[in-house]
Amino acid sequence: MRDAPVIFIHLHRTCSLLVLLCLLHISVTVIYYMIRSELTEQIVASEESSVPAVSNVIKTEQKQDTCPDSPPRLVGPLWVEFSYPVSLGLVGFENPALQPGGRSKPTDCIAQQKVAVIIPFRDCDEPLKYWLYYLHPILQRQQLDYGIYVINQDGEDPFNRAKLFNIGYAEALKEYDYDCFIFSDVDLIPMDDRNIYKCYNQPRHLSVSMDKFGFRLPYAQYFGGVSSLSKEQYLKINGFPNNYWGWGGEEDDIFNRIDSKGMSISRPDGIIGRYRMIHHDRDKNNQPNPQRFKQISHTRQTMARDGINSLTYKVVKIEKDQLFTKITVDVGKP
Ligand code: UD2
Ligand code: MN
Repeated sequence: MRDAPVIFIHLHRTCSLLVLLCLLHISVTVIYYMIRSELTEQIVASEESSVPAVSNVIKTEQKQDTCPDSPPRLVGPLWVEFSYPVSLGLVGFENPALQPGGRSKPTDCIAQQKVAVIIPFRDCDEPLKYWLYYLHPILQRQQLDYGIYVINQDGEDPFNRAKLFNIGYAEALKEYDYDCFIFSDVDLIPMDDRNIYKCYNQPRHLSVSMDKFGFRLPYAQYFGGVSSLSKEQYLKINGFPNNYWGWGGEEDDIFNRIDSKGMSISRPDGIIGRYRMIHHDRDKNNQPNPQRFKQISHTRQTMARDGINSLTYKVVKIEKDQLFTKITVDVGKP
């Protein structure tokens, strides 16, 4: 009987030891599973964080693709009218993605061309609002990497449309590596967004079918209104003439330059190339140039020394609006 408590104590110790061992085992197991689950979570988390990284890579690769020849968001024929007023505020509101200077480029692909749109300008604020209102959405749908340059002739001397185009070419290139140039009157609005504002294998005449001329080409060599030339095509003809002061003749001189260098004119068809012109009276400082017939008969002799290689002007002011860059210039006198 004396041994009973001893056995009991012994048993008790053994049980305690067992309980302790059990507890230790449980703790170790719990700790093991805790660490394991933590590790698993970390692995899952790191796998999860690697998912967006992978899709980012895919996205970046997608961004590298060049935009297609036929931009997918084009709608075709457009309703164009000038009976209600538009404001620059409205244009800004409707084109929130524009960058200062009226710049834009596609976000989902690399634009095929970098396009500078050059507009010769003086005292034409109302037509300019319509132009921006209609053209910004079109140019964005056409997936172009573009900027708008309004070249404003300072002073009251006769207007010089072609020289303003040359200045626009030179000034735009100071800002960005453009490879295509659109030369557009401020008052011409395309009626079909399939008329793409880019450059082609040959110099392009875009405004082939204007309401002003009963939606027909006035004559086969006509190159007025809206045209496009790649940098290479423009340099091949030494740019445009600088000495056509007043209305008319400069567009025929440009045609002669293109023709004399063995290039032809590319055009859209008469449906896609439809345009509306915002009605206006001729400005008092843009009277017909009386020299024009004599001048265009000598293009082939004068073009090598009169053009982008002989261009002189002074920049008076550069203004960066959200919708366009306005460059006021002193073009000199006749
Ligand atoms: C026609 C041609 C134009 C050009 C011109 C002869 C059409 C549609 N257009 O224009 O491409 O060949 O004849 O030089 O046939 N401008 C101003 N402020 C002025 C004057 C002119 O901003 O005070 C700019 C403006 O961009 C205007 C462009 O020069 O759209 C041509 O002048 P216009 O529209 O007064 O003459 P228009 O329509 O006869
Ligand atoms: Mn006009």
